[in-house]
Amino acid sequence: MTKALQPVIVGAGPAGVRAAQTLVAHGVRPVVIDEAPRWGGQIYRQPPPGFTRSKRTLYGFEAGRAEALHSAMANILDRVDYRPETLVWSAEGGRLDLLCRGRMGTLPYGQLILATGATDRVLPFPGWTLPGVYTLGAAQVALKYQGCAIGSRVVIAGTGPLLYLVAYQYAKAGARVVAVLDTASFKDKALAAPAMLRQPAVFAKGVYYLGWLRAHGVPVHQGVRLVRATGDARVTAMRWRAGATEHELACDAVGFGYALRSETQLADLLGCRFSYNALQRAALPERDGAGRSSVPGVYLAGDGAGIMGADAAEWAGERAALALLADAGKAVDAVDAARASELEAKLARTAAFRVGLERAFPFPQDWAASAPDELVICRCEEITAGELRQCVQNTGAREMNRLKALTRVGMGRCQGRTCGVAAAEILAQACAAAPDAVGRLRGQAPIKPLPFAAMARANGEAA
Ligand SMILES: Cc1cc2nc3c(=O)[nH]c(=O)nc-3n(C[C@H](O)[C@@H](O)[C@H](O)COP(=O)(O)OP(=O)(O)OC[C@H]3O[C@@H](n4cnc5c(N)ncnc54)[C@H](O)[C@@H]3O)c2cc1C
Repeated sequence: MTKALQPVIVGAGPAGVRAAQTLVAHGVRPVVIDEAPRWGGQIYRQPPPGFTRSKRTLYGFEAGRAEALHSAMANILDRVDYRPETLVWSAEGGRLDLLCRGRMGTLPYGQLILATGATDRVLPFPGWTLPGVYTLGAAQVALKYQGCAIGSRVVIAGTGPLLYLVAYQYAKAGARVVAVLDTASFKDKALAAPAMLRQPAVFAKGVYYLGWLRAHGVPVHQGVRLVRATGDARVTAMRWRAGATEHELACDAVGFGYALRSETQLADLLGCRFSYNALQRAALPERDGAGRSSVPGVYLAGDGAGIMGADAAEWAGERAALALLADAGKAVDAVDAARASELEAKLARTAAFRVGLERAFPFPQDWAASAPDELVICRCEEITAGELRQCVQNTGAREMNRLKALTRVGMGRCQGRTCGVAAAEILAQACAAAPDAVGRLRGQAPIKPLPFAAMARANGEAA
């Protein structure tokens, strides 16, 4: 084993696990950090020990891939410094700040692979703060990790590939899916079909989920708009619109989301250069085809640097590890070089497929214009769309960090991870600017909430 080289990988999902496996195969012992209790990431999240649902039940078509990824990590555990339940809450050149089971710590690094994945892209609608309303990702985590549903009569709403998958998983698990409300239209999907056929197996799965839902009597409405969730103590109905006609569905839970957004805060804190990606409607850290960021020694892999899906995350993790090894002067032979080219070609093919996916489930361009003034955008600080618009009108603010300073949007516990996308859309609409012109919220530590007790203990220990 090489002692001098001990890269750190943040994230033990598909990207992080394949990166670790590649480093181990080259005689390097990496540190692998993940805030989750078990490896697998979002798609292959493992339930707590003792839960008995089979991989087939948990992961469906992906059971084989889940098994392969889980055992890949299990097989290298003795050659990895694996740190589960450890959050990286801040980073600066050469150092990570950690929180592990209530205790603070720091970890120096020479080389770092960020494989931090994604979370839901949230576009609020009136009533979204009612108990019983979840993001699609959270609805799926409840099922995968805890084996429970968010409700028994569930509306699945928004758009994106997870929409039909989560609806299918809920219906299979025995919940009644009252309806799928997709803001993307059938026409969007028909136009995107040729590009999506670049990955026929993935395309076929999407068609299967839709067909299965229809065959099992789950109403699927496309090209709709969400009007409001209603209820007092908990959501009891969902109102939505098709054309000019409003409809109401009784339900006890709603899962909603509009595709995913990359978790880019650590790359931001480390000073990686970002640029705007029009397809994903987001500023993303720049990476070359091998996963090198603009900061030497920092590599980016998987959904955390741009949404590409789980298979691409595995390839990107492996590719980034090969790049790291080459840059660190570890001999990379002709077999590695050929593999690197193969991985880059696979990633390029997936990028072409993603164009189709984004077209099939487009961002609802009219969302900001139709958001009512009283809609809560930032639930931590209770800032409404109207307050943001008022601020733009009164102060001429045209940039996200200025808007944050003036209104406190994105200044609460989520640090803009939940509300940032929506706030930027409202700002762009209010000052008639393109979405890329209003900038992005700068990353701020702590990137996720920290318990006061841990900070107090750390201060006590330092005193
Ligand atoms: C909730 C959710 C459910 C999803 N379900 C599916 C699905 O069923 N099917 C599908 O095709 N796609 C799904 N996706 C998309 C999914 O993210 C995949 O594309 C894939 O998991 C990406 O792999 P990854 O390794 O890039 O990231 P992930 O699998 O997201 O792994 C990232 C890992 O990094 C860890 N992490 C992140 N930040 C930190 C930090 N600061 N400190 C410590 N650890 C950190 C996380 O705990 C996580 O384990 C889902 C996405 C989400 C958000």
